[in-house]
This record gives sequence, C-alpha cells and structure tokens, in this order.
Amino acid sequence: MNYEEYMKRCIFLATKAEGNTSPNPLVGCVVLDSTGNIISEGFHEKYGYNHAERNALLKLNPQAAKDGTLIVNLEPCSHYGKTPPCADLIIEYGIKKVVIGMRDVNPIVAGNGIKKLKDAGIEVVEGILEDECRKLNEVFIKNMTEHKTFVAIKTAVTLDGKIATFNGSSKWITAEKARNEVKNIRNRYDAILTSSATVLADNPSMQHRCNIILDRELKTINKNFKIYNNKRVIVFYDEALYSPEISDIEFVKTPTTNGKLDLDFVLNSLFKMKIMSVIVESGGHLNGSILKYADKIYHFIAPKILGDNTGRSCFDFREVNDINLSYKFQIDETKMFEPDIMLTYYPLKA
Ligand code: AOF
Ligand code: ZN
Repeated sequence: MNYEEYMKRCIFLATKAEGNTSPNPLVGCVVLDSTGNIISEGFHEKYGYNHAERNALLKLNPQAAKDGTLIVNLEPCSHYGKTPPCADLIIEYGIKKVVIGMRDVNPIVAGNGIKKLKDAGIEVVEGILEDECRKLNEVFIKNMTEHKTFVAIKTAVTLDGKIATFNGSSKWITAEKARNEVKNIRNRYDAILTSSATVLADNPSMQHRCNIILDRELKTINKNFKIYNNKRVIVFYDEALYSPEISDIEFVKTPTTNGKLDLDFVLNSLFKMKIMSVIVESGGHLNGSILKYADKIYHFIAPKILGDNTGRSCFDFREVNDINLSYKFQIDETKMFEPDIMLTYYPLKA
C-alpha cells in the first residue's frame, strides 16, 4: 500500500493548526478501515486539546476501525498528559496496523508508544516520509532535544543583498505576494523578535500574538510606535541603565557583553518563558549577530539592484577574513512569489 500519500495527508492536516499547538507538536492522523478506505481524519487543533489520533478515532464507532490501519506523522503517545495515552485508544479500537512518520523525541514517549502497540500485537511501520515529518516538527525537535528556542530569520533583499538604499529607503523591497507569504511564515512562530533600530527606522506594526524588542536603552518606549499595539510585547533592556515600570509591557533586565545585550541570555530567557520559537525580522546588525544562533533562514530576493557601498547588507558583521571560514548553509527550498524568489536554508552541520 502507498502510505506516502496518506502521510502527506497527515502532514497537510497537521499544518492546519500551525501557530496554535506550541509547545506541542503538529500532528495529523488518517484512519483506514479493513478494506483500505479512509473512514476518518483528525489533527491536533490546539495546545491542551485532544491529540490527533484521539480526534480521528472518536469520530468513529469503535467497530468501524476494527482491523483497520492508522497513519500518523508522530509516534502515538504512551503517557497520561492532558489526555490518556493515544496508544491505549488505538488498541481499544482494534486497529491492526499503525504507520508512523517519526518516533517521538519527547523522552516520556520515545519508543514507549511503539512498544505498547507492538505488545498488543499491532503491526507498526516506521519512517514513512520521515524527513518531511521531522521538518514539520523541527521546532518541537529542537525544543525537546536541545532545550532551546528555535530561531528563524526572515530577510528581504535586492539582488545585491541590500535591505535599504544608502539613505535608508526600504519600503518595499519585495512585492505583495512575498509580503503575504511572510504573514503565513510569521504565524508559525511563537514570537517576532526585532531591534529598537528597526522600530525607530521603520515603525513596523509586525502584527503578531507576541513581539519581542531588543532595546538596550529603552529608546522605543513611550512613543507611539505601532509595534506596541500588539497583544503581548516583551522588551529586553540593559539592567544597568533603567528600571522601567510601565504596565502592559513585559520588561526583562538583560546583561550586556561588549555594549550589546547578551543574546545567549535573551534566548535562554525566551525558552524559560515558554516561547519555543522566534522569527527575527530586523536589520543587518541584529541579523549579523544572531546568525550564529539561527536554525533556519527565509531569504526573499527581489529582482532589483541598489548598488552603493555603504553597507545596508542583510547580515552586517565583520568576523570572517577567509572565504573558507564563511558561515555555510544548505539550501532547502526555492520558491517563486512573483516577481520575487524565496530561499529557505539551514546552517550546514559539520
Ligand atoms: C500533541 N498532539 O496529536 C500528539 C502528541 O501535554 P499533552 O498531554 O498534550 O502531551 C503532549 C505530548 O504528547 C507531546 O510532547 C508529544 O510527545 C505527544 N504527542 N502531542 O500535542 C498530538 N500525538
Ligand atoms: Zn497522544
């Protein structure tokens, strides 16, 4: 049987909940009856709600799934969390075969779900579209295995890698289709991270459920910047300089290194605050200094050339003095958003 098609469907269903499941994974599930017809589907819709498998099975009367097959992108859970174990429900419904995309990296589950199923006599097929399934839950994997917040960077540049003209004009580099895609991308992440320089220069609204501003000297506070209209705003600032008390905004005192807010501290604080992923949307300076923490980059390129030698590069830092020491990446995808192009790439693991 061609399980890949069903697994693609699981991934599609799972992505319907993008932006709603953090800190939990994106999971979709398809159930086939004993003759191989799809009889139910489900996905994990929101953090704290039913898991995908439970959602799919509860739509059925238990007899309907007897000797059927259940396909799911993540190993069914074996633990009592917000809900009882999905593995138990699968066994209860008399499912004969379970097809899985990837093992759960959550140490409470990690193989125990599969063991439970096998002990009950269920056939388990593993590793269907595993790479795609791992990519779907790359944030969850990083959180679980490294206990760190996933860092994505989005940048939009000209063909010659500029994010503005020499005198700062930057609206807009890319066209509407690309900018609409940015809205979809933002939604996948728990927060947008930006700098005071970007807020001061562009006064962006960056609509999102959570915005983070790195503002060492609190230059953006008390001005009518649009970013403060968002639901939740967190400002990291230099503890030695101020002790602000303004309601609505969350302030985090931050140590500095070489006169800059300590990014290790910022990212560790975000993980402690259960902000599991951020997308950095800022200028060349923050992009340049956060590059070494980046897990993924969305890089839009507009077919324009600005020229000039005054910088305005999308990654503005001076560190590399030998081409062999450059930061290296692996391009994952190229996609047109006419007339612009989007590259997504990952740091190349040594
Ligand atoms: C989900 N949705 O569809 C599946 C998950 O806190 P709980 O009880 O919801 O459990 C979360 C864990 O359950 C999660 O870390 C993962 O290991 C496992 N599977 N989680 O949120 C799902 N199948
Ligand atoms: Zn579960």
